[in-house]
Amino acid sequence: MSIDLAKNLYAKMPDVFAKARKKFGRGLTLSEKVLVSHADDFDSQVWERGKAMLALRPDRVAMQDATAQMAMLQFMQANKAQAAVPSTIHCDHLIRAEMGSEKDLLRAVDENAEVYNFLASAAKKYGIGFWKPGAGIIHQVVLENYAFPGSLIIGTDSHTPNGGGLGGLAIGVGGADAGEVMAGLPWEVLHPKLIGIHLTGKLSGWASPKDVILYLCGLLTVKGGTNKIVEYFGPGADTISATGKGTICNMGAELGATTSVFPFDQKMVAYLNITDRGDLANLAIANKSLLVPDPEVAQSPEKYYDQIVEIDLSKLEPHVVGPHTPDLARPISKMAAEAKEKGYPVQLKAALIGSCTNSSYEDISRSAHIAQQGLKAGLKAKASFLVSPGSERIYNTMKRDGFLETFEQLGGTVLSNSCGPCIGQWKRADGVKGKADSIVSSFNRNFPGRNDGINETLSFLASPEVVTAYAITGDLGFDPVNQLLKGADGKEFKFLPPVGEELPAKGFAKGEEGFVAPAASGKGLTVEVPPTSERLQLLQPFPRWDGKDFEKLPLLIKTKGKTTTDHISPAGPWLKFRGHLDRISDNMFLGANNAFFPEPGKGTDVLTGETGLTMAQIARRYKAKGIGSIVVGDENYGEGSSREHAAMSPRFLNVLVVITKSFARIHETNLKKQGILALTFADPKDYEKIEQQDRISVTGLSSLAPGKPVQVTIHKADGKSLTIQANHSITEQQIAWFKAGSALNALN
Ligand code: MIC
Ligand code: SF4
Repeated sequence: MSIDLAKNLYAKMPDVFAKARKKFGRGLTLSEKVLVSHADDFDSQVWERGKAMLALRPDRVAMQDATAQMAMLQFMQANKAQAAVPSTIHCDHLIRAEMGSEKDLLRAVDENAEVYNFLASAAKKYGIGFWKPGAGIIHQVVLENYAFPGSLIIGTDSHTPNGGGLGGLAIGVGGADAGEVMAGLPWEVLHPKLIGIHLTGKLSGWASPKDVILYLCGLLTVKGGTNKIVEYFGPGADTISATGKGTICNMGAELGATTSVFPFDQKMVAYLNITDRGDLANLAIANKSLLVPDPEVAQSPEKYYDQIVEIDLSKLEPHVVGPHTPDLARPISKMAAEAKEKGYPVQLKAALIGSCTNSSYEDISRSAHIAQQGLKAGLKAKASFLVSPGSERIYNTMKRDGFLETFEQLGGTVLSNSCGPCIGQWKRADGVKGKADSIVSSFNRNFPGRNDGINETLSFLASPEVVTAYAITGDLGFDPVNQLLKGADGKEFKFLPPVGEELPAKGFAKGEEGFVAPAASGKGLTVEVPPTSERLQLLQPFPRWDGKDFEKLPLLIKTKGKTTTDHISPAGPWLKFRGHLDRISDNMFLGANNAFFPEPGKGTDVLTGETGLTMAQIARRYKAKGIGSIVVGDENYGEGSSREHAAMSPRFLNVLVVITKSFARIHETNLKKQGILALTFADPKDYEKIEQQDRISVTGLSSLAPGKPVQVTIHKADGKSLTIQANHSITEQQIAWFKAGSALNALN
């Protein structure tokens, strides 16, 4: 990375901070420092938390292969010669985990050739860095190479906030946002509120950075962070390694937070130095006061943060969360009793460590320490034990320092440096559909079907060291931290608390870094999209709004309970169609619970009465008849990933309106970008009034205005009707997107 980016940013910070202090009449938090220094125009910007839309200029864009396809297809529609900001593509999501690192990678290169060629050729042409398959998982590679204190990075992946471990704001977005920023437009986001997490004490024993965020997930829930930045501060923050901070920020996505961030400190200096960025470390040291909150913030944090949480790290116990949601948390000492009480299957079928969230040197060395203790007692992993390293550096360093061998001796398999089982690209040998089994991982998501494609699987999350201990005992009904277990000789022993190194004493070992620089000029270069491809399809603009109100739309689905983007647009086997909107749309709502059908993903064609059809089948029928439809959703609708397919497929299949009790941030924006009307019930109880046979009208659309509720009329099957109100957060600019049919149409 060029250090000039940081130099220029730091050079302009003092002036804009002075203006901001004057305007706000107080000192600045770290989040505010990053926001104001990236404002498109500080003076004309309205700064009102929770209300104003911010127009920001990110320093860079990162994309991963599964979302980059749509991001690039959309960017290409803007007809620009080059990406306007430094950008990279990372090939990590499409590698299936089955046979171990080498074979899996070879197969991926073969079976994804079309997609990789498309991405590589587009990257080359448009001035975008390309990280080849096997180079590593986007967030780990960004942390090792691109994130820096004070930076603003956007990434087409919800766990982009991992970069907060190096003191910048790194934010997950949909591909349309990335495409627009690469096309030279500012990036818009609702001015987030701030949650301050005051850290005191120091982690010790089994407690790890992961436990900070698992604990917070339980406390704040999956929607507690929506449209908020989580800013950590206090003396405890300085005691956590930069990679540990990365873990905490990464999984802030599970709170629904816009992002999370830690102030610049010595741990970041150490990480920058060991990742060959000593010059950047020195520059940041020289500018330290710009990269931490103003001193008065720590003195009276309640004046600066909208909400404050206190955590004494010295008292934190290791936690386990799950199944099915990351906010079902408890200390590990309570897990066994709860498993018994709730009837969770206690035999652990698989234990998985690593991923973008938890494969730092610290994580791996602490886990290896637990594995060594197991081996010493003559034990092997009882559960299938899989390791997903985050990057080439991590993998090679693990190998050099003997950790790989330790894990393999324990019976583990080291997979390629990619997402693999974390995104359902895992062929779980012993999994049986319809059967509830338990698995545990150090990943960040545990929605039904997420890892092995089996909805019944109960997936729990914990720190990598705890997961390694569980791998050895293979038993959720047993507390590996506090209880005695039996060695091969029958003698009882207790695991000693894990000990590891934050950073490798010998530095990182490097393998093939896997970076391909773009061409100096893209002129004359072509982007490879085979016309007959099953996996890639150039986009056709969505139709413009015809100026008419939406009258008597049939209800496509009323989702019940948790509706994450994994429910709306499942990954796993569908990942391969991420570049082909028509093909992938067949997966629409396959994981969602329909209030009017007993089986997920299915429902009734209310025009013909035929039932048991998939949502895509029903929507395609309506579309063929020229009819649009409406989707009704529950709380925190669209929680989870950034995949805009969860918005594009409904749009492609003629869903015109989505009305919910509440939305998750990235998905709400994705819907608006694609031209879908995203509404929320003014009275959440109105959700109950929607029935399968209703026809729903949304009227007054020609006078759609920011802050003005919209009228929704529910026409009942018996001829009666009732009118309710719906709210929205649509801005002037977003009204233009709606009218144009999509944000992209509005651009052209
Ligand atoms: C995820 O963790 O859910 C993913 C897969 O990385 C997604 C992106 C995607 O669906 O491609 C995310 O987090 O945004
Ligand atoms: Fe990949 Fe999982 Fe990280 Fe998403 S959360 S980027 S799927 S490793």
